[in-house]
Amino acid sequence: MIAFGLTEDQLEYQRMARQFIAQNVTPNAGHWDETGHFPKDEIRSAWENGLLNLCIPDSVGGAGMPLVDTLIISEEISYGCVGYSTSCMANELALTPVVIGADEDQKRKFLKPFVDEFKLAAFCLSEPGAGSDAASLRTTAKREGDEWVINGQKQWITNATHADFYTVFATVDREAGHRGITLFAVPRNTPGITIAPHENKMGQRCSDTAPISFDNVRVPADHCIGGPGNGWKIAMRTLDFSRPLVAMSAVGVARRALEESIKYAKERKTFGKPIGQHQAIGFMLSDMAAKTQAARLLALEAAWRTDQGLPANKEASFAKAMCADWCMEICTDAVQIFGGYGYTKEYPVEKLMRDAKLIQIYEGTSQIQRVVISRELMR
Ligand code: COS
Repeated sequence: MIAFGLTEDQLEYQRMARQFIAQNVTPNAGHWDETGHFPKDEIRSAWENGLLNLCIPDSVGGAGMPLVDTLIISEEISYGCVGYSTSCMANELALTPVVIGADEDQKRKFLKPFVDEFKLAAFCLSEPGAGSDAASLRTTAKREGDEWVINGQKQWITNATHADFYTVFATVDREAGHRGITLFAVPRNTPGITIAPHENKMGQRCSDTAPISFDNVRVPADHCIGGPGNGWKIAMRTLDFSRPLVAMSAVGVARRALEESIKYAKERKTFGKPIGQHQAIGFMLSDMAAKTQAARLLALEAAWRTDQGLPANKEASFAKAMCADWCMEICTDAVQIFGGYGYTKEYPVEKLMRDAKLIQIYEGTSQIQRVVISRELMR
């Protein structure tokens, strides 16, 4: 059966998230972008309002929210500011490997604290020399008695500076390739962790992206999640979960660009009429609207398949690739519709365009998504 309507509960989450974002995020997004301010207090407010850590299962007191519902919230948050949304989604990305790979004791130990108090988390997979080719990571973990000792460097880590908890992928056997990769839960206060200054980014400037080094970082044996050698599959399954979420964040940005453009196209007049009544602009708006809706449907289908327990690897990559690419096109067109004004900070669309670019890069570039899709097609 195909149904396109939202349930009463979903409409309520959507309404609540929309209201929260309109009050706490949208009015501040320009200032955060300008100053690079990390909006920790507003992220805490999202946690207080039940908009954070939606993947934590109800067995440990979490929301245990279906992915479709999480996406509905993600669109609203990203409409206000996708840099802010990235910081919120980084918690989902970092905690999902624990949800997927941990036993019940570990879930209680590592996830319950996120239910009880406001905390941030970071997912540490990428390295200076291992981004798209994530399996070539070089961070090592060595067993010494009852402990694991982690050494290496991670790069492009969202929430790095502010996180209380890291999920770290390291190899216990470099010769074994991806079969040596193992997942570890690492609390922030463990000695040996150094966080470098955060990156000065083109867009999504209020999100915190920084390198981390691990120098003889020791964690107890029970901080190894899913067992040695099982980290790669946990990472890949995590990305299957997070890519629809990132795709929907692109929909939020695209919808914002579309709405700003429609508003402007009604106000701005040339040749005696609003520019939206010129076919050149009207057709651009039409394409932007159609792409936004197509993107939304792709993202929701990938999430729905995940919720049903159906294979969603290919669909998650359809969604991530197309939503990110369309979002970039839509934001570029929005700047074009605003003309010279669109290129200034007087209007929000130049920020949307800078922010959109990162969605084509992080959590698997648009090219990597096509690698995943083409491999599936040729299987
Ligand atoms: N779920 C479960 N297992 C998966 C999987 C998935 N979605 N995707 C791949 N695997 C498994 C494969 O089945 C294979 O298992 P076996 O060894 O048992 O046969 C194994 O993983 C290796 O697969 P593959 O050979 O395809 O791995 P590659 O190293 O060629 O890389 C891609 C595959 C490109 C998909 C992977 O490197 C990738 O996703 N890269 C991008 C990483 C990324 O998104 N980085 C951003 C940082 S996170 S913010």
